[in-house]
Parts: sequence; structure tokens; C-alpha cells
Amino acid sequence: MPTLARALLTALKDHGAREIFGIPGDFALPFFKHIEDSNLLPLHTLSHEPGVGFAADAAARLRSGLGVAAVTYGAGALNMVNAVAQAYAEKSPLVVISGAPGASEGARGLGLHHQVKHLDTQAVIYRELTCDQAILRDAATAPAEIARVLRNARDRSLPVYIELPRDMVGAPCDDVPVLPPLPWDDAAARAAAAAVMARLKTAARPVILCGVEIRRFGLEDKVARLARTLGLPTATSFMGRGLLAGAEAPLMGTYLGQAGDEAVCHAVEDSDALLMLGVILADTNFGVSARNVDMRNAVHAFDREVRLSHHVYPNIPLPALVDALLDIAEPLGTATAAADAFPRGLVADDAPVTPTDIAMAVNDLFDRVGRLPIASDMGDCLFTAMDIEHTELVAPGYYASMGPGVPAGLGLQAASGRRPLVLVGDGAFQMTGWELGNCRRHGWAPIVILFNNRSWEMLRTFQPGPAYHDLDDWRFADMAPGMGGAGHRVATRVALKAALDAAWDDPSRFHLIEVMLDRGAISRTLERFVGAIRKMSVLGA
Ligand code: S1T
Ligand code: MG
Repeated sequence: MPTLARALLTALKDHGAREIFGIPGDFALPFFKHIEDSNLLPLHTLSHEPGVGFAADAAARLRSGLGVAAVTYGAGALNMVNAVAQAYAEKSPLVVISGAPGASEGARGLGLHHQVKHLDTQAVIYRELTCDQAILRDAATAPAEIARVLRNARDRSLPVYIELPRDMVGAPCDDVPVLPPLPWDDAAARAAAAAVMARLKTAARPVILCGVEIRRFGLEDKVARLARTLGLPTATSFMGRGLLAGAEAPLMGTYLGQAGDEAVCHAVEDSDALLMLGVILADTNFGVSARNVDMRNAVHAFDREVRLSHHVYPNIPLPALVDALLDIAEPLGTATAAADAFPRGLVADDAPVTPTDIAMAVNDLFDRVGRLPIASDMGDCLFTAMDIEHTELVAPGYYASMGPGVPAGLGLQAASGRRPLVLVGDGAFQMTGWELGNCRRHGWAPIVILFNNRSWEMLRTFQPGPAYHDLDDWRFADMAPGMGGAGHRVATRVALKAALDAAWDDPSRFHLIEVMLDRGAISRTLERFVGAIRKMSVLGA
């Protein structure tokens, strides 16, 4: 009979996990020993738990499968709360495994190190960040607990929490079963699909809007086929950026309200039957809409529910709805993909660099070597990414935390073996960019473009004036060699192109390209985003 640790590791692998990111602590050392000895899943340790959570979340998003973050009790797990919150808000199936004190340790009447108010304070906090939890105090019930929790992570694409007391790691434990998918009523899925199709048929301007759940449930090819069959104009939400990239679909582009392409904005907002598949109804997806989407005519399929004006079809998983729609889909239009309008052809001269130049340089590189997966942090780098060729993009498009950029890039390379491009601002790099120091021992070699405007520039666009937006010039590129990488500090377009080419030509280590930007030099998307928000005067003083 295997140990509880081995049964858990085998179950993670059986449910699609392919690696573990983590930082141990004394409450987690017995489990980490099992991870290494069992060799069931590779272990990638990093330097700070926020990075562990962001990296595991990115691996989950790229693979549309489970990401795993293993940490110690208290200081470790609570350090990772923000990253898990982002995974929850953005529907990423992140499995958090935390070590914990053994059953008898609390009985001595002493406060335990890493304990907060009570021994279960951490579990109480994680109940708010996850869709299911298991505290493995009994090896007899552990297999069923683990099976239930991992099925919820997989089928609901949300984080889950597993607490593993250190005195339980070696307990004999039965294997963990892989449960069948959460059940649903196929007749209800077909009824919902029929109602959706009837709505689309009677509409004059039906449009499809694609959101993150399409990626989370591995539905891109099916949705591309659905859009092609229906022949309807199709856009992605801000968070859904990069979806259907490379799939043949009548893709218009990314809907960014008034901050984005005008034709896409009008098509989505003027639609009398907007079919939203897997879209998070959030301010970053719809916050700068010129006109609110008319939800009375819209269809919203999200979080295992289909809403069609005032009708609600409960417990309809998105995959079931898409399959049912594919069964009855017929041509309703003749939409075709929009011509590629991404800026290309960087003029390699001595002019200072702007964010749009960075997008151009990246598009030119992609034309030359093929597309790279991108991890973007929060800041103008994410808005600049809207001008980059469609490719896999992992970014905090809704919860909008700073910090994921570099660790998510490491997660992308660990999960895919492909060299990623990371886009990050100087403020965000100050938070988690130092995880680059772990690349050498893991054999990772991301190309990192650091937008160094010596500023919290995005905040300054919201609130011009205060000096607290000013940051110092940390000369990040100078620090790269000491961390095992190469650094380039560039201030002109010709130097940017040379640095990007040199980085691509050297896959042996990470390359940190520190691009000096003037304060006030922002992307056109951020400019339009802030302009639209100003018009809505939600920024206050
Ligand atoms: N802390 C964390 C963890 N996440 C955040 N999103 C914020 C604070 C607020 C915040 C922004 S954008 C921003 C902050 C501080 C400045 C980002 O600076 P930098 O990385 O240098 O990028 P850029 O100069 O392009 O703005 C969002 C609005 O919440
Ligand atoms: Mg900045």
C-alpha cells in the first residue's frame, strides 16, 4: 500500500499535473522528500512564494490543466495568498498543497511557529481563495477527499487547497481514484443550445465573444470550428487575448471597448445577440465600453451556467454547450478573419524607444523566428501586448496583480519547454523579477523585456502629479550577469533590435533587455484606456 504522499503525487499526475513548484519549510520537509524520492513529478523550487504561485498558475493556464504549488504552513502558504487569489479570480486550476503541524503538536498548549490566531486560521483563509479544500488528517478518508478536490479543480477550473500534516505523509494510504467528470444533464445542454441557436438565427447582428474559459477547458479548436460554421464575427475579451491564435476563425480582434479597435467595439456593443463563451463579466473586460452590452439579448455561458436574457440554464459545463451547439450549427453569416493590423517594420535608428516600438520589434522577431509564448505583468507592458501578434498570452487581465510576469514566464518554460518572452515594468520587476536567478539551475532562458520608465507610470496616467509615482533607476541590466543571465540596457530603437536579436541567438541563458522609456511614453491602448475611463470620471480626484 503506498504512503499518503505517494498516493497524492500519483493522483496529481493522474489528474494532469506535470510538475510542482515550491518552497519547503519544516512542516513540509517530509512531503518534499517524497516528491524528490518518488520522482513522479519534477520539483522546481523558486525564491519567494508569490513567484511559486504565479509560476504554477501559468503552467496551469498554458496546459489547460492542473498547476501545483507546494509550500510550508503559515509563512509559506500565507505569503502566496495574492497569487492564489489571482488564480481564483481568473479561473485557473491551481492546486495548493501546504504542509502543516502534526496532530499531536498542537496538544502541548504552546503556540506553534508560523501559527496565527488558531491552528486552522490558514485553512479558514484558503476557504475564501479556493473552490474546495481537504485537510488530510485521516488516511482512511484521504483518497476520497483528494479525488473530490482534484475533480473540482479540473472540472470547475478553480484553485483548491490540500493541507498535509507532516505526521500523515508516510501513513499507509489507498490509491486515489480519478472520478468521472462532474455530472450534467445532456438534454438540458441540448435545450440550452437550441435556445441559443434560435436567438442567433433571429438576430440581425449576432457576434461571438470568446473568454478565458475556452482556454481553461481546452475548447479553442471546437470554438474556432463553431465560429467558422456559423460564419459569425468573433472577438476575444481582453482576458481572452491570444485565444484562437493560429486556429482558423473569423477573428476580428480583441474587444477593449473604447480603448481598442473601433470596428470591434461597435460590432460587440451594437450586437443584438452577443454570444459570450467563457467570458468573465469584469470591468477590465467591459469597463471602458462605450455602451453597455445589452444583456437582455446577450447569451452568457460561464461557470457551468448559461444565461439567455432572463432564462438561466444551471449546471451546463461550457464543453457540453459547445458540443451541443456544434451538433446543430449552420451558416448564419459570412464573416472572415480581419486582416492582421499589428505594427511591424521597426525603423532601427537612434530614435528613443516607445512602447509601440517594442511591439514592432517583437512582431518583427516573431515574423523571423516564429511566435513565442508571452507572460506579461501588469502595467503598460500588458497594454503594449495588445499590439503584439496573436500568441499564447498569460497575463493578469482581470485581477490585475503585479508580480506574475517573470515567474509566469518561468512557469511557461517549465510547462512547455518553449522559450518564453516576458513583458514587465520596472515596478513589477522590483517585486518578483529576481526569480530570474533560478533560471540557470533549472535550465530556463526567457527573453525578458523590461519597460524601464523609472515610474509607476500606469498610476501616473490615472493620477498625474504626485511624486510618489517616481521610481529610481535601478540599472537592472547590470545585475543580470550576476544572476546567470545577460543584460542589455537600451535607449534607442537600433539598440533594442540588436539586443532582441542577440537574445534570440543565445538560448543558453536568460536575457534581460532593459528598455529605457521616457516618463509619459505610453502605449496607444493605455492612452485610450485612461482616456475612456476619464470620460467615465471613475478615477476621482
Ligand atoms: N500592487 C500590486 C501587487 N499590484 C498592483 N496592481 C498594484 C499594486 C497597483 C498598480 C497598478 S499599475 C502599478 C501599480 C503599483 C504601477 C506599475 O508600475 P510598473 O510595473 O513600473 O509598470 P508601468 O510603469 O508600465 O505602469 C494597477 C493599476 O493596479
Ligand atoms: Mg514603470
